[in-house]
Amino acid sequence: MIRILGRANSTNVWKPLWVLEELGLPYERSDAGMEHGVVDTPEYRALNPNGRVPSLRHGEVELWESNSICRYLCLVAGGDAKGLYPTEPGRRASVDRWLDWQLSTLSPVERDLFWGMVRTPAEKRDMQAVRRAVEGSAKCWAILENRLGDGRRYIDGDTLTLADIILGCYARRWFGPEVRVSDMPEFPKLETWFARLGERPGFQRFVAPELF
Ligand SMILES: N[C@@H](CCC(=O)N[C@@H](CS)C(=O)NCC(=O)O)C(=O)O
Repeated sequence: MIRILGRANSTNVWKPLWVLEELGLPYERSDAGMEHGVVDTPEYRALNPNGRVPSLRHGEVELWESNSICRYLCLVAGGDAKGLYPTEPGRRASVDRWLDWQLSTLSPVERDLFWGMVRTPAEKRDMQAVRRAVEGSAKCWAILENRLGDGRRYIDGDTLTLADIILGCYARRWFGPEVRVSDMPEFPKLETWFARLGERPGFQRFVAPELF
């Protein structure tokens, strides 16, 4: 049995849960992180020395890093994993590139927007940091807006891939009602793509619920 450890309100936990839903693989999830604790226990640290979520256990396999877990789940599913992880090298590398971009480029500049507006009480908010995060995120979303400008339905072609799932989780934070700051630029093509993701049961079940 595939086991995911991590609280269901974590963006990085949404990713494998949504992938599992798309793949139709059976799994179990147990809470860990923030108010649930667990992540500081010696057992958890042996599994994930970072003390972060998510982690995965599957037979002998123990993993951390959400994007690596998502790739692994696709490999377990086999083939191109219902199109989520294309087998042709150029297409697979193209999908991988967006997963790396989320970690290296989008997340570092986006973090203060989510944390400032969702996880910090209004009176303690650093609005300068929030504004910087809006500007930094907007530069990233503009890259995707441009990518979708050539008429493609999904980030990497005409069907859903891991790139849409991973970036869709962050788009939920940008487009969500919880994170409204003045002067957020509009991205109409991205919004259409985001609405398309909203039709997926995995999005509705794990990503759509209110952020907290
Ligand atoms: N790059 C890691 C980041 C993991 C991470 O920072 N997870 C956050 C939740 S989104 C976390 O563990 N926060 C502390 C906690 O929940 O206790 C990944 O993608 O898995």
